[in-house]
Amino acid sequence: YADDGYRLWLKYDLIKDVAKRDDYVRSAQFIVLNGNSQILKSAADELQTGLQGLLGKSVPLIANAGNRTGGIVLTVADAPNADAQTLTSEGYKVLPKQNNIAIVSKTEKGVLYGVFALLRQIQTGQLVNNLSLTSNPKIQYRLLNHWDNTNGTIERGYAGESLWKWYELPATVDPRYRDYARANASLGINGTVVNNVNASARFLTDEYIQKVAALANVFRAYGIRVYLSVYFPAPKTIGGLKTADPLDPEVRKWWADKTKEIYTVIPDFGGFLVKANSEGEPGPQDYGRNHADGANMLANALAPYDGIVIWRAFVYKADSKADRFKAAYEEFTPLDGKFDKKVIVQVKNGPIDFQPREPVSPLFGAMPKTPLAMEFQITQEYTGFATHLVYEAPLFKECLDTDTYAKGKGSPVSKVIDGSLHGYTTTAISGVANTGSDRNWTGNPMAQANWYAFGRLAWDHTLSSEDIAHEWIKMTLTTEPKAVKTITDLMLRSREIYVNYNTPIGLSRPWSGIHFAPEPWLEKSSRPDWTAIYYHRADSIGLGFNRTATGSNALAQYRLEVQQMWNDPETCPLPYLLWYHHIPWIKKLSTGRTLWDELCTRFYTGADSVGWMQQQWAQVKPAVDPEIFADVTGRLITQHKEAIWWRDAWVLYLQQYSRQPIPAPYKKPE
Ligand code: GCW
Repeated sequence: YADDGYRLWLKYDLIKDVAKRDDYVRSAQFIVLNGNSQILKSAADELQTGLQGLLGKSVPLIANAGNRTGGIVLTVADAPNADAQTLTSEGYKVLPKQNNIAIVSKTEKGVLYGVFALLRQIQTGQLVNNLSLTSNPKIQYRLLNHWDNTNGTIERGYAGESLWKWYELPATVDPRYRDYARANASLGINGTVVNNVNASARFLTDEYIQKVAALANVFRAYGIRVYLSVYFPAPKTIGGLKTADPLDPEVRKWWADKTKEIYTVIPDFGGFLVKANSEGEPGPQDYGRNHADGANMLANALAPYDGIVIWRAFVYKADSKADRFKAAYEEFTPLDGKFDKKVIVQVKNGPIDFQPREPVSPLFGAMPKTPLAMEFQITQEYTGFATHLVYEAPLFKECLDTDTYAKGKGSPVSKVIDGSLHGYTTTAISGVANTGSDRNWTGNPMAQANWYAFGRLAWDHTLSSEDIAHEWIKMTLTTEPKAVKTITDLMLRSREIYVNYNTPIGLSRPWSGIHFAPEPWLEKSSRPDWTAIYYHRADSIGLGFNRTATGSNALAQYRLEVQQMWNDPETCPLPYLLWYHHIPWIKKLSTGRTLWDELCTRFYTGADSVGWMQQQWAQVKPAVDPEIFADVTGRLITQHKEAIWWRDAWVLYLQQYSRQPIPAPYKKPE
């Protein structure tokens, strides 16, 4: 039937190559399931469903292999088991054993992940009869953050309404919640924060706790725990107290009682996510306290339970003299070592706000005593909503691979957040979800790849963007080799193309209110830091934000080696140039072009490259489902139009300052 994208990468369509299929059939004649816990049952169900689809054959479940061979044996192994050695609790092995395929883990969750790994091998056409895989997640808490509201809207959501139907929960439980859980579990995602960080206190009322519990009941069978974003003054708004001061005994008691109430109905509740004293959200500073006071108070409430506090470091103030870039570092580094052991501080990848390209946040190199979680944005707030095709794995990888030099060379962000650099006991990574009620989950079918890539990297940040793209394409779109290659190329180049027509050479934030349309000319607004000129600093001399010692000196927040990489305009790599330097329009860059000519070149070639993307996509028509093909084709037409719009908006605006002609061979915008 026509593919509407609902099944994501868990399509399980019949394998057409008969020889190959027979080969799999010989290795999958039965499934041994020993035990009947919820998670093991999910694992066995998934394996049966997957094999039924892929092999066109129903595979029986049996309790014991006896002498039989040619089956799949699911095993939760206790510690002394030799096969389970080298596994951490959620890790798994898939290995040949007595002429069966054994899936071994210390936990049921690990078995579930192993099942998905085996299915992925089959879906991507790998042989399985001698398969030997060992995989441990590198990060402990792998979370989606939903910015979903009580009224069904999603902050920065571009794929319809919220998946959570609050108005019909808890009595009606949409079967889609289970498919959501399956998709996440297939990637190893083990937690989900169901509501917006701009949180409504209603989520802490009994009414909503019951609704959230109904979701938790579905997710539990897939090893996914629920978390809540909390509204810091909730003790006042719904608790009737006079204050929300985190050091006030009554306030502390209120949180302890509330936490107890939650755990009574959600025994595996994951914990709290908090946005405080940020963008108008209240917080401990309203009472003269600091972030650690607030976070530790919640940690105290969670002390009797296995839950954590995720405290966000996304803070900045409306100050035209300050540099927003520096705010999180300034507020958080003095608190290093002051947080309770249940607290993890969640830092956005860059110092500003999920821009198409940012340098890494300096906090990653500066908090050795505080576990830091990574926050990536999967939803495309600044990368073209659901219209523009931007594959985000290269963006995530660029950040994870950047060296912080926190302990000398070889201290990449990935090793900070996976705990290996500083020995953090708690490790976490979050992705702001791009899912919604659209039939295909993400609006743009190609944006499914971003959910997929986030999950795969959360499990193993050493995977390459290319390998992840291959997997996703083969599981989701086509296994035809030429088409796989064409789509991979398209995906791998897409982010750089977007940067070129949107914010090249280190420009940032040329946005209007909803963060979609170009508005580089925004020079006045209710807050100085909510204008565009605050970020790009165009004037008659040149362009870019001087963050060296002669400017805001934000560069000083990095380790010396990192500063050296960026602080000389002669050697600063072009992608970061205007992040750190105010460069004259007529200055010659390393490309041999002046700044102005280089900018024009990027804007024009960037927009033209979307034409290339369209051509590439057109070639894969025979290999891709017609419905998905048409959908993506349409979106690319819009993307091309909008890329030209971005180009012209920037070029014409900046030309007022540069007073330079648009260089040949680029014609003037009509
Ligand atoms: O990027 C900004 C968004 C806000 C968001 C905020 C944040 C949830 O524009 O919509 O609020 O970041 O991350 O807190």
